[in-house]
Amino acid sequence: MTAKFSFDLLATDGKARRGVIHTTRGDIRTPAFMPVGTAATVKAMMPESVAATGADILLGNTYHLMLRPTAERIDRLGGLHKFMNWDKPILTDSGGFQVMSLSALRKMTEDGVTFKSHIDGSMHTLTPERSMEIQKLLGSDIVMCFDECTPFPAEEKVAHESMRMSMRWAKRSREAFGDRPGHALFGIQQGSVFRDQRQESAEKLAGIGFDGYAVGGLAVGEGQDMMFDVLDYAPDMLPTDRPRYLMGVGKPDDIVGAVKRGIDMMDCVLPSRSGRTGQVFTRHGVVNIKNARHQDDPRPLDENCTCPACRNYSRAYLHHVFRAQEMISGMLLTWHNLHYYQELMQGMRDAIEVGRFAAFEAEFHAQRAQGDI
Ligand code: PRF
Ligand code: ZN
Repeated sequence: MTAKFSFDLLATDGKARRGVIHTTRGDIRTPAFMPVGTAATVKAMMPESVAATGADILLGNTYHLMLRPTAERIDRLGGLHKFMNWDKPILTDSGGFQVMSLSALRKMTEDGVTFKSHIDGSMHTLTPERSMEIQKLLGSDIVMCFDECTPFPAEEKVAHESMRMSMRWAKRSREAFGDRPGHALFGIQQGSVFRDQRQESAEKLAGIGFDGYAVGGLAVGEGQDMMFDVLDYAPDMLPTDRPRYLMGVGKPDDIVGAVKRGIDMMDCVLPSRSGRTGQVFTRHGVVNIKNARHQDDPRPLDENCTCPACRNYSRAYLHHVFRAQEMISGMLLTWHNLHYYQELMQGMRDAIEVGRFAAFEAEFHAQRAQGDI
């Protein structure tokens, strides 16, 4: 019998890992990139299109869905998968991070956080227990612990207090989650940029015991150099036999650097959000489709890309529909960006399998150095 949720490490190359997470809703090939479907949709994409880009799993948000349309309503309608017509795995974030970034008025105590909705001003409370309840109502396959993402920069003492509260919340999350075969609970490491605090956090989480472990509290303004400094040691502190998830990262070069340092899963709004603002990711770097230099250009965005935007449309067309604010602009550019991210992940998975990650990384950087296209 195979376990209902399990992680197989298939190959390693340096610290980079190639694996597969087995869930009741299908396998997740790692390293994995999870597109963000905040409000029960990956904006501008049909779910079947998201799957066609190569995504094995989506990320959903407790914070947005509890406010609208509410977790109870989604539960009554058969759960988030059915509601949004996505039958592969869904990971949900626990809400605290979004409260801090989106709600203007909020109050944090040991119990949890009380906040004012950014949608209608109504008051709500999130605690570890309530977050676990909401994520269960949604039917999430991978549930995240309720934590505090320590702001950056933070004094050592402040960061320590914050991390220790997140670890108490992790214990409460574990107890409230209970035993739910087929559903996984991930702990979240905090500790800001302090090595001893990252170590303490990792030990506390491993002591509680989780199905996977996230590195939280990064990509919050510290910059890539400092983030990589932390990633040089933080993932190594987590159990090797469980998936490691770096939350909210990142740009393509952040992702390559994170995988190199032993990260298995990531999520970011960048490919989908940029698709709607005209920023396009290609092997040669970022293209801004809004730029007038594209207006007479009959070439595709990327002649080697097999996405619908590149197979069927010119840069001139993509420029035109962006300028005219036509809906197809966000649709095509988001598709291309998500396709690019998934190809990047596939490229890394293939490279790790054959022990060529370093060569892959070198080529990735060399192509981008060629610059403007
Ligand atoms: N905690 C949670 N969600 C997150 C983060 C975190 O630290 C981050 C940090 N980059 C993004 N999303 N729960
Ligand atoms: Zn494309």
